[in-house]
Amino acid sequence: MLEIKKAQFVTSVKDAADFAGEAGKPEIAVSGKSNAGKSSLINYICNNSKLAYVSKQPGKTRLVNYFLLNETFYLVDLPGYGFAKVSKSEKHSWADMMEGYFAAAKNLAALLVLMDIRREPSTDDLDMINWANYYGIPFAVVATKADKIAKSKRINYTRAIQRKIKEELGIDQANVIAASSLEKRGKEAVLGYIQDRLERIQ
Ligand SMILES: Nc1nc2c(ncn2[C@@H]2O[C@H](COP(=O)(O)OP(=O)(O)O)[C@@H](O)[C@H]2O)c(=O)[nH]1
Ligand SMILES: [Mg+2]
Repeated sequence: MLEIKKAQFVTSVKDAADFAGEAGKPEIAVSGKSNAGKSSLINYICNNSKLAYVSKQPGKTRLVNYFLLNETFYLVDLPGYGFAKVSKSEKHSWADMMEGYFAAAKNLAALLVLMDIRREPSTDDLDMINWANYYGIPFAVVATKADKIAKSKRINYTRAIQRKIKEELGIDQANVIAASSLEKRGKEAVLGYIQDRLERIQ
C-alpha cells in the first residue's frame, strides 16, 4: 500500500511548459471545479493540513502547483475551473493552459477529476475527461464531500456520475471513487489508484 511519507511543495508556474520536472519522475494531475475540494484532498492524502491552501474564496489560483511526493512522483494541482466570474478571455486562456499542460506533460501517469459527489458532472468536468481521453491519459473521478450524503446512498451517487459520463462521452465504467477529506475517507482508494497508475507507467 502506497503511503505518503514525504510531501514537498516544489513550485508554482503560470504555464505548465515552464516547469520540466526531474527527468523520469511521473506526474499525477489533480483537476476540478473551483471549490470542489482539491486542496483539501491533497492535504488529506499527504497527511499535511497545510500543504495546499484550502481557500474559502474560490477561483483565486490560476497557477499550476507542483508537489513532490515520497521524492518519487509529482502531484500537480491544476487551476480550478468553472468559476462563475471568469471572463470569456480568461476562460480561453484556461483552456489554452490545459491544452498546453497535456501537451507538455510527458510523464503524466493519470488525471484525477474531482467533483462534488452531489452534483452532476459539469460541461467543464466532461471537457476535462474528454481531453484526458484524447491524449490517452487514464483518469479517475474523485467524488468529493461524500460526508454530505448518507453512507448507504453514496454508491448511488457515484453510479449517477458514471452513468452521466457514459451518456455524454460514451466511456463505460469510469472509475469513480467516493472520498471525504472531512471524514477522512477514500484515501486508500485514491492512493491505490495512484499506485496502480505509477506502476504501469514504469
Ligand atoms: N463537507 C466537506 N467539505 C469539504 C470537503 N473538502 C473540502 N471541503 C470544503 O469545501 C471548500 C473548498 O475546499 P478546497 O479544498 O479549498 O477546494 P478547491 O478550491 O477545489 O481547492 C472549503 O470550504 C472546504 O472546507 C469535504 O470532504 N467535506
Ligand atoms: Mg484549492
